[in-house]
Amino acid sequence: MGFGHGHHRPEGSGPAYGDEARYAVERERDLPTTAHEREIARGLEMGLPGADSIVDRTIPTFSRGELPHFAGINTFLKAPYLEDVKRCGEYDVAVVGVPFDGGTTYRSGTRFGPQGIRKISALYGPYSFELGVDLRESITICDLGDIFVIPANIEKAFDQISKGIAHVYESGAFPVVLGGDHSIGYPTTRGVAQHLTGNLGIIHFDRHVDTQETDLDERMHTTPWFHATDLPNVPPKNLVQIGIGGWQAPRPGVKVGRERGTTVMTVTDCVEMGIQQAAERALDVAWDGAEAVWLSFDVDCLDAAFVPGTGWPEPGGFLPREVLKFIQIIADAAPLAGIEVVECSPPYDNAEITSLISTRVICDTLGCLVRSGHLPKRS
Ligand SMILES: [Mn+2]
Repeated sequence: MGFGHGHHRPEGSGPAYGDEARYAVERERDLPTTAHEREIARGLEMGLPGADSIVDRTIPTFSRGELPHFAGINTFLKAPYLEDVKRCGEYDVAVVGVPFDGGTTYRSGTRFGPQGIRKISALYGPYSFELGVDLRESITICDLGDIFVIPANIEKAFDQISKGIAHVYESGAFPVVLGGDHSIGYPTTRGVAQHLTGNLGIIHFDRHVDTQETDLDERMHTTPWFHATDLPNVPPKNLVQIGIGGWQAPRPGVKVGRERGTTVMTVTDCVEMGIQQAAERALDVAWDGAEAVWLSFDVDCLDAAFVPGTGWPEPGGFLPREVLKFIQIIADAAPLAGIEVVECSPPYDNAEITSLISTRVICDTLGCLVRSGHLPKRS
């Protein structure tokens, strides 16, 4: 487990750190630099040593690797682009974009979500101070690019998505899915569930229940969990829906959730019981008898102030620090089957803040999976 569970670390005679700061500062010393050194050597080899006037001889002529953050080709976290998807099992984590917004019922634009998330992810290095993790030193990540979705045909797009995610999951790489609107939650979980003998639980962050059967006469982004929980091994008793509330939860979906027995947790419920207890309850529900658990994160679970770039913004949602703490506890607790971040719509975004929180949720999930020993899987 990570920090924050009542462990008392020995007090030094140094600065008056709080527990978290002490952990972070001390932990960094133990992180290796091996993969970083390899990356630098590779950069010099492939990008030519820097010009004679460059004093820092780790700098190549052509930007290769992490630096500068504003340079380079925009894969997620500058992970290598893997053109041959048959090789994704050689990596611990495989990032895949699902640029589909044919399921949106108000604002569209999430087809540009993968681009937006990749673009701002260039801002991030592989190291998290509080988590005490350096992803570059611990895991390998590839970016598979995007699923070929069919914009005018939801069902064909779903089939493409299920086939793609099933391929990634079966390869052994941890799937990181960049949405896309939330309709993709059905085909992504369908792709994972077909490779399980037991049940798949779902931890679902959202302001909206997304459990009605159809919307506008089709399977839209308001419907993924009706259809997912129709799958034989994705029971509604393992679906926990966190952050639901406001004036946008359609009554037909609420009725379905009540009848099927999904677990709804409102923002107020979570905040009043405390994020730690709320996360423990969510874990209990999702993992109850399940073989694997999928994390489906709709950015609109955050207050509308923090996610202007989304399809159905709703005030009264989580604060970023609340939702990040929630995610960290979930990812520390047990291995996940994969994560999707959906409903990030860059055309409506301001200053890339919605893309940034999308990136942060993914990075914190990976960081906690690493620090708690859930990634890499093959170690
Ligand atoms: Mn939503």
